[in-house]
Amino acid sequence: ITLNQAGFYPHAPKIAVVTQPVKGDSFYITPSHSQQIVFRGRLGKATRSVHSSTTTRIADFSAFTTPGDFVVVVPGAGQSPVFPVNAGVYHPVAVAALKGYYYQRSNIPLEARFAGQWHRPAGHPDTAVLVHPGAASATRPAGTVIATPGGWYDAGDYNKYIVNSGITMGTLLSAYEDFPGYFKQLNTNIPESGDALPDILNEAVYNLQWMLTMQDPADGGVYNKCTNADFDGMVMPGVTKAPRYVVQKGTAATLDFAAVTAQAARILQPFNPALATQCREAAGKAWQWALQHPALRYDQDSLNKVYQPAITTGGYGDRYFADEWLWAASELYITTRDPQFFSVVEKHIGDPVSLPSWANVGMLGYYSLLRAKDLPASTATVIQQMKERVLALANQYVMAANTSAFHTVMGQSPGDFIWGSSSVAANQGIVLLNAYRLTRDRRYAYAALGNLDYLLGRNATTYCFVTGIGSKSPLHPHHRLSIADGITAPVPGLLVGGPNPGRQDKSTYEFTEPETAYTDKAGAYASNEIAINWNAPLVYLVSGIDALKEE
Ligand code: G3I
Ligand code: 9MR
Repeated sequence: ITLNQAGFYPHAPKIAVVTQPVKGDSFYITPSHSQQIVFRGRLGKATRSVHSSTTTRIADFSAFTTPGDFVVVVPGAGQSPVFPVNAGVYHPVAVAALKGYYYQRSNIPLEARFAGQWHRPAGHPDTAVLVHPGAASATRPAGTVIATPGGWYDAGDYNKYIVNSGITMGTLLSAYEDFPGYFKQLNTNIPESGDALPDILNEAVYNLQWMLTMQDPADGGVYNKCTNADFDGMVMPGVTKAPRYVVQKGTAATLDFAAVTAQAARILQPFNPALATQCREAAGKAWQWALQHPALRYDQDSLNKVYQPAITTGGYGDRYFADEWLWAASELYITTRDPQFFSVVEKHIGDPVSLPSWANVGMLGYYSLLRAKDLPASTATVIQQMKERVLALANQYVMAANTSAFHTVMGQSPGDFIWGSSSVAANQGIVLLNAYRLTRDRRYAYAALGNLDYLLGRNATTYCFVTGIGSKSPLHPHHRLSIADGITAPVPGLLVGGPNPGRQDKSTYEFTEPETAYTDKAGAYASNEIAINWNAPLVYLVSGIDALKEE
């Protein structure tokens, strides 16, 4: 019997899912420490999942609104984990998910007063990084030493990738722009806590400062990543002293950088005008570079045939740039109000738009334009089209949610179960929260909450996919820090990739069907790694839901 292990708000929908056959039709709820029955309900009809051989029965106890700690009991099938019902259940999840970024910081020591038992020395300083031969330019020949310190480690590995930082930063900055009041009070106990900036911005600025160092001041182009030639072993960061490189500049990295710095410029203006100005200028220079290189791919395999050493770390080698153009143009337009940028948005308004991922960022531009205030009337038609597209996608999600085996939007399509499928669920939640904010129609908010339920336990694996949260969460993520630190508990607040029938890591999986192809093994990087671009939509989703709970 599986459910959201973090618990439920008193006045929101509440569902548990029975994943084994039962004869009867009834279920009941008792407090965790007594046998007294406080609620009785009927199970829904048996539903065969389309993505695994699981058959489910739904126990809907939305009508139960009493605060406390409880279990759902299904005679003949046992009981659920203990879960709380109260208005504060998601606040710790929101704090943990944002705090997850602090633990990914590369170049500062993590002190015990902030990091608890996960305190550790600084990792890679990245103060002397080599320009890779494939990135050589007139002003920076191969082997030039540059400094590109700071920023978050991408994932379970110790490299720092601009493309993936792009969607991550865009999502976190958008969370702030959509829910500024919520984030003003969200304290994650990081070194900067208590200063003038909300902690979500303190955390984002830490990575932003690194991103700014990845731009070549000579031409405005942005290197794809700062990386080892090969992935480090399962050691603490900074233990190996392998050379670090910046590699070829690319259009995706440069436009993502332009989008992030443009968005950061307007957000930081009231807090730090000097940094805001630096960001605005950096965005403009990146845009100029992109105009000169409108479709330059970072093609690692091809580069490796020509340049030494070969680079075998993550590629993030996007090859379609229309969506990056749209996103960067949107952010630059909102920040500068220069119509040249809006004309690029218009040029791309006919492009297909899909759920955001590291390679697919167009919808981030939609979100920002839909939120922007005081735009001229001339933009209205284009923005109306964006609104219709977001609502159309949300409607498609909502329509099928209550017929699927787990009553979640996540998993309506087998294509949802890809590498990083947890981020699919979280990003669907963002689409739905945007639809809610545009309409105030609760069906969207409840469907978003259903995907949070999925991430926190209501899924075919019965895992809560966030480390340190709930009663059954990953203990062995593919996360070098968690593996090498000698501490039993993994670093908390990190969202693992989730079910991925591709199983590219070749580990042994106990279950292999789309929605169950997850294993809590350290070697299983295709389903059990963590990544900054997966945590960001979790931060958005759980914080957005918590911010909107009074509604
Ligand atoms: O997009 C296609 C989809 O259309 C198709 O249906 C599906 C079928 O397998 O494949 C999808 O592509 C997959 C893609 O992820 C989806 O985002 C690719 O097969 C899969 O190989 C690709 O995996 C990426 C992985 O790196 C390998 O390159 C992940 O997106 C990406 O998150 C992951 O990122 C790594 C970095 O390289 C290194 N750092 C860790 C990080 C997280 O694992
Ligand atoms: O640890 C790496 C992880 O961060 C990446 O997502 C993954 C895919 O690029 O690769 C992992 O590294 C593995 C490498 O690709 C193959 N040899 C084993 C490495 C991990 O143990």
